[in-house]
Amino acid sequence: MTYLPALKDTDPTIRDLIITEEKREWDKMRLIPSENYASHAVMEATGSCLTNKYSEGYAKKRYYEGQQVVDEVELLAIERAKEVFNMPHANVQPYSGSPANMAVYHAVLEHGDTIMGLALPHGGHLTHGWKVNFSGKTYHSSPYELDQETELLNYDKILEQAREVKPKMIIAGYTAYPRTIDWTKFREICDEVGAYFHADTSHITGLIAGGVHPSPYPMADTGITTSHKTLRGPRGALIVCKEEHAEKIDKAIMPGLQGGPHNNTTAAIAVALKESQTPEFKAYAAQIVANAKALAEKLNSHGFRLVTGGTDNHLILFETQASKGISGRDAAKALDTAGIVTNCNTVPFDPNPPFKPSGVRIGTPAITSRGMKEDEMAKLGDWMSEAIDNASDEAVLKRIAGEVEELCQSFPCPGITPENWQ
Ligand code: DSN
Repeated sequence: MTYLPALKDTDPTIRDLIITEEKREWDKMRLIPSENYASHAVMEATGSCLTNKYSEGYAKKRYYEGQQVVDEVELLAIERAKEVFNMPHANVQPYSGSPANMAVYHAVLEHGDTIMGLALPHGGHLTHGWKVNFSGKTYHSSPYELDQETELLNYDKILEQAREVKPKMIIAGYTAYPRTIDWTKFREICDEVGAYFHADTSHITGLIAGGVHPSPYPMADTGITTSHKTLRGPRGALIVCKEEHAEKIDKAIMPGLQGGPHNNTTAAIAVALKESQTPEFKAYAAQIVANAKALAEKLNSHGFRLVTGGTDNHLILFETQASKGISGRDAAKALDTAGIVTNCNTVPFDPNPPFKPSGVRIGTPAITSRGMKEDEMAKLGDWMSEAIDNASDEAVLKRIAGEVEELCQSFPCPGITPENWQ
């Protein structure tokens, strides 16, 4: 049977591009730590007729009729989110992580209030108060940094800074931090200075749901997560919060920030939350961490300096400039040619500019979804080292890409069926 038959008739160019992307995702080792493979079930919900419906408002309080099914979908997603994250209120309508953070700030802060999030070049996120982002322009941002010696969060220093600047909110949760976050410490700091504690678990939500990283809930006042990273859902987000913030947060999303929710995404989030409570997902979460530790050890044995010396989660940040005399960008480009997809990244206190930083950021969520384990991590570490050492030797990089592609054929990608391409 023809694959994507309607697209074949209507828009064969887009169909070809989708199939080419499926092949790329199948043939490469995808190590960008914020990416994954959504399951067929998540893809089916995402591609369903729920995309056709407008539903401004919330269940039983909508502005348009015809919500008999959508209300049930949204209520189910909300119930699952509340259960998985052990919080009394959930909003599953945010279009993605940035609007989710924006809605939380809008709900609980006033313009000009002081916020403290980890500085972007230290592994924070743009929306945690970085100066070029709305969060750094609308609020008075006082970013905290990692400890220069250990490259770890220094809770004593964060407390000291909080006592000094008296933030209304402290944000914890990162995009390039390879270690366990001590949420209890953040709760204590917030209590001492009278700040709200906001958690952004986007990167590690799958690890939390799978029980291999502590949860910030129900300690945090508010929290957000994207749904497409370690959680392995569709591209989207959700907010959880204490009851006292529920009404303001719902109003901040709609009508404050967004119009109609993306009901197909809501359904797919519900599916991902259900999947996250299976024994298979718990084993998956544990294997993500085991793989990251194995890969980190291998890279270290090849002479790469690992930020913080290793990893406790899904993510590894390693240094290439001082370790190997090559920028993170050039290393990432060489790896891409070798079939290993990563992104260059600043390391804490990076002497080089963000566009040509000193490090590379990798993670194991996607390759673990394919069933790869420690043996494959050892091979991967060897290939990565060889590719970076031979970054300008196209022949070596192409040879590695061939070997990577061959290995990948034995590890199916969730959500992709190569027989379709015949
Ligand atoms: N773009 C995401 C990441 O790669 O970490 C953060 O939003």
